[in-house]
Amino acid sequence: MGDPPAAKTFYVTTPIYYVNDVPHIGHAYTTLSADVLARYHRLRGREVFFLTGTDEHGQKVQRSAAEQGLEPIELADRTVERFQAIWEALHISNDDFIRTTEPRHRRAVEAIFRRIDEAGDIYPGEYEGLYCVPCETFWTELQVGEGGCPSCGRPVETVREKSYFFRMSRYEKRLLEHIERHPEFIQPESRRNEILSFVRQGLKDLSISRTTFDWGLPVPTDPSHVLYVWFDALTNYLTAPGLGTDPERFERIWPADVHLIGKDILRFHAVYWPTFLMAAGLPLPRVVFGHGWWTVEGQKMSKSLRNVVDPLWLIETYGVDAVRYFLLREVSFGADGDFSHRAFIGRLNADLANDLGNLLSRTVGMIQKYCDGVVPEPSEETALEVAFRERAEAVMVAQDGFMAQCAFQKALINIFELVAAANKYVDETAPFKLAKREADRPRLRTVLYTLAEGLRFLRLLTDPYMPTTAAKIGCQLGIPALEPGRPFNEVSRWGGTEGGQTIHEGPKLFPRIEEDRAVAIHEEVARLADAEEAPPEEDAVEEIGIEEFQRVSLRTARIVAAEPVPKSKKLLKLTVEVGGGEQRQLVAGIAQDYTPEALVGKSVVVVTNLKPARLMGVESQGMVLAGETPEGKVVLATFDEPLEPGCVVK
Ligand code: ME8
Repeated sequence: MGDPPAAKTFYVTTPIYYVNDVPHIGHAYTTLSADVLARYHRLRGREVFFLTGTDEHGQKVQRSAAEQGLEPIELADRTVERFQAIWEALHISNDDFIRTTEPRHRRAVEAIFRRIDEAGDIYPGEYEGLYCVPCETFWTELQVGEGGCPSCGRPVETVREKSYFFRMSRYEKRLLEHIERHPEFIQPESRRNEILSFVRQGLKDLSISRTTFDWGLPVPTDPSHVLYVWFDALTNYLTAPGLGTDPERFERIWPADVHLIGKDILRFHAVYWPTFLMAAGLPLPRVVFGHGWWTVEGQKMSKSLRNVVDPLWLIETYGVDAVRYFLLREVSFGADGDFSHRAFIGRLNADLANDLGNLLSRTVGMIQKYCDGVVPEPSEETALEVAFRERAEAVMVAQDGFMAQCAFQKALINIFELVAAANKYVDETAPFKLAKREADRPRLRTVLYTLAEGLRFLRLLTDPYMPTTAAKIGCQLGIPALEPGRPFNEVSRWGGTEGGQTIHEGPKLFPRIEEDRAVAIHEEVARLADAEEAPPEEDAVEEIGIEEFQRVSLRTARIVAAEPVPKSKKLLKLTVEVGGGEQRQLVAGIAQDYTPEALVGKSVVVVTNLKPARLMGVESQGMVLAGETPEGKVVLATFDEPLEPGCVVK
């Protein structure tokens, strides 16, 4: 992003979210990334202003409220509470929360409108065009073609009405020049190129008022019009710093250092917004970063699928810092990503529980055991310590560069390479062996000091991403949070603590998610995903033809052996005979309702053409059919009369 002037407040924003939708991980993702930047700069002693909020005007919100029998403001009030509850649970450290229905916002909108009007860039005219209400976007006929709204595919409406226009065409050249001269203005680069080619096709004037509905701010010079919702919404970035209310503060905060947004709203931020600002004679934001799009379990986030990625549910299930870590670690910030619970659990177990969690618990455990719980002072360094220290210092230095590019994933990979290096250092120095010989005591002290200092670095490094975890690391190591007034470059210097502090052994940072619990989570996810789509009546179940049913190969089978799957409470490994002397190995989730002994000899029904799957490392070559009572007890399907293995079931 280039270097901003040091004294200026670091100003970071998220989009203001529409209040007709409920918050989901897409919103959480943008807000979380802004939170990381805000915490990062605060930690380094910079003044920070971090803004998020809600977009409450416009036809979409008005319609949605009407459908629910509510006034728009009632809908907004309800949704705002939900957003705020999620931000609190996610430990979002925003300094302000802007609502476009607040009086201060109206003043800012009036201020920018008048500036643009005075520049001669607003004129009355007649608008005729195609409008997509869900996207609050005008389109040309060429863009719409046969397929409806180019963005969401839904039908567009023809709108013809009197309208005020913004003379956007006048700023085409200046905008192009600005984008060309400031490669950091639109990021990542692929998005910058998209916008460049869009602007090169020519900018038309923009209709910025409407008369067909009234849920919006009035045009200051003509109250019979309401302002186009995007004109209203974008101005929020000026309202909160104080445009129209507090000029001094505004001067200190504006321009924004970075507007973080999803790629869906790039054009509004990288074309409309800078031209509004140019016309108003205000400086442009330094960076607009359009991040990628999340899907869920490989699918577009539909209403029902959103349940399984409800941020509150995720936080409850995995813990807040695991959610924060996963979202920023899983994909590169500019790229699209897929949210999968399997990947989540894998990462949580590998990176957080194993690598980071174990590093802390073994370090603290050894300091407790070998040094009576006091971090020792080091003596001479060997090449191993020098290499580790240099690595830690390099990771600390590298962070600025990553943050300047919003490269959160790269930053986390880099930080966790230090975790891996620390674990390797334990293996190489083998402190448990050093502890056995009195003569190795000084060396042992150096090793444990080095680990404690490495973890102190990790405490600083992880703080923006996982503030609670960082605090726990600090607490277990007996190091205070940042001492007020002590500059970061001092705190972040190797040797910043001399040793001598008492540690406090604590609970594990991240409990592992065991396979059983993972299975339970997957089942819960499947249940939630189905919940909204599940037909309310039985006769509404999707019909299939007999041919489709016949594709499933069902056979009778006899259980010849059964045993528990190690470390699993739910699973049993079964050996079944499926006819013709063939035996199959199956894994079935019936351990809570059947003992292995009770199963041997039973006739059951098995799906024999199911793709093999591995459950807790054991291959399952089919599936046993069973029913479930409302209380969740599993009952195997058997027969009225004994049947030999291998009979067709139909
Ligand atoms: O567009 N993946 O509000 P909005 C990643 N009010 N990010 C996602 C996402 C997904 N699947 N879904 C949503 C608006 N987002 C306007 C903004 S700003 C002046 C006005 C995030 O509620 C992403 O940041 O539709 C996206 O840009 C934003 O939510 C859209 O939120």
